[in-house]
Amino acid sequence: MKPALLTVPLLALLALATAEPPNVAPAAPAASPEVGPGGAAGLGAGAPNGVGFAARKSGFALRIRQDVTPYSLFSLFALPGETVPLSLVLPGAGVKLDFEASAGALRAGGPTSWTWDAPGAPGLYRLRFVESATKREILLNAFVMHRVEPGAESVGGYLLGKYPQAPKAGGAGRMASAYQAPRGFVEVTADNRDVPVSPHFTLGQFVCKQGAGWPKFVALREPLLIKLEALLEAANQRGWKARTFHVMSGYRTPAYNRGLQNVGLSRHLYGDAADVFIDDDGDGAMDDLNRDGRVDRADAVALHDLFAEVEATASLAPYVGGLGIYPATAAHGPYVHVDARGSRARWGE
Ligand SMILES: [Ca+2]
Ligand SMILES: [Ca+2]
Repeated sequence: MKPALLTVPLLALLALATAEPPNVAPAAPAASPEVGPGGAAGLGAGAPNGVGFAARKSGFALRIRQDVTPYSLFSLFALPGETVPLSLVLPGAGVKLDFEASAGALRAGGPTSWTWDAPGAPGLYRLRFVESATKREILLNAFVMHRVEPGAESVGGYLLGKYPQAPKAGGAGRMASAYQAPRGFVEVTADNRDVPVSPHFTLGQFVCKQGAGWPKFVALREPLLIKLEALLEAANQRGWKARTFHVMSGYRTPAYNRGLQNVGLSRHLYGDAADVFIDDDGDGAMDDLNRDGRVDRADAVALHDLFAEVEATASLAPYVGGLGIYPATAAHGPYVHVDARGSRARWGE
């Protein structure tokens, strides 16, 4: 039976998913290692000796609102009480999923569609979808955010500052809403900062550098995580060892961004941008990716060029965005900006 409803990007994504070895995480203990504090399993499961790289795809995929994730571990960000639509998009008919949620109401609308009514209380919840026959699963760490009203300049006592006026929307869909101030923020504490939001990234990697101590509040969007995972897999396929990207800057509050004298509409304000480099040797700076014995702009260019290649593939079509090359300065090493704004932008090339 042909999956007639699948779009080309989804088919490409299926191809990627099925090209993977079955992601049953043989080295992982049965008790879900992906959740909770100390989620180092999110970095290492499938590669227990630090050798090789496991993309950790489940063999099927879930659509969360409009975003599709094939990963066995992913996240969902919801407002209190929000009804979130979910559906099975791969591999199609004949697959039976068992499902459960730790809280809120997860209801089947049909054999391949569900809605989750998020609880009213902010916090971390879990949704689990398990393929009956194979026991392969997708676990969603579901973050119910703290809601803010339009124009709010703080959340939970944490300073945000003033969001810029959204430009007049010219188009429909994602682009039209991309510059609306976030309506919700995830509270990040010492207890949940290590919770994985995708196989190779944790919540704490994306918090703003503003202020000291906890809690902090972060805006984070699913498209960024889908994109970063795809780029990380490609980097490893290229032969660059990277268990994660070093996220030098993820979310930024408008107040913090203003301090950087940055452009008003930086994607960092909206939770779908990250400044990244590969630092698998852990010295705090970009690794020598092109193996010329130096760490400089050329390594950022190499990373950028790979990102540009990957972004051009069909499965990432919904997540095109900005790519910028930044050379080393006295304050930092070379890095690459990546975002998922929904339209192509390039700078620093
Ligand atoms: Ca390094
Ligand atoms: Ca180099």
